[in-house]
Amino acid sequence: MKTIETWFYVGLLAVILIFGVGMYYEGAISHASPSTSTQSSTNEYNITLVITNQNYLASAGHNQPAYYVLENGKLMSSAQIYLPGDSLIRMTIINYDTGPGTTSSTYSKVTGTLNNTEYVFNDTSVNTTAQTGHWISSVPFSDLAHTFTVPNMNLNIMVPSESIVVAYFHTPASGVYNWQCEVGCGTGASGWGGAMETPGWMQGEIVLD
Ligand SMILES: [Cu+2]
Repeated sequence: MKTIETWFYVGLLAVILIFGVGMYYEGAISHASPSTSTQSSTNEYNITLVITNQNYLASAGHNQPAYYVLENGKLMSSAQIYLPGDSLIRMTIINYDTGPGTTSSTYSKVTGTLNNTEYVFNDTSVNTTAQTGHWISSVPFSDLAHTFTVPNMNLNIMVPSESIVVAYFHTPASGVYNWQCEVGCGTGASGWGGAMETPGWMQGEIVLD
């Protein structure tokens, strides 16, 4: 009886050890998967922007698209976007709006980001004949909805229709920088009215601190 009991506990211990170590390895392996390049690391600052359309802009008398900052689960104004200076930023843009849209040749490529590329989640809206893989360096106008552009940081993130993109960039030490969407998505013949000229909609400031 004593022997059986002893072997029972030895067996139980063995099971705990094997499962414990197994789970540890599984965890280690999943952290080393190829998608780590878009996963958070400790020394980067994460910010998520959300673009919705059909927001009523009273001054324009029209429904307009707008950028929001997602902060602790709340949608906040994008008129002032606060970021740490001299830091690696991982910016996610969730876009519910559609294109197509055009921009000038100056902003027709992704710039100022890691390798001048951005990552498209699940290849949402990517024209797979023009782009291969998940990291892209430009978006064809047929798929383009907006940009998130900070000219004085040489930053140009292109936002395809109904997509989620992630871009990494490094901020300057300090200062206030204007951001602007460079796709004429507002009101008027040029599309540069309404949201395009209203802080917190398709333009605003990046405040580094
Ligand atoms: Cu726009």
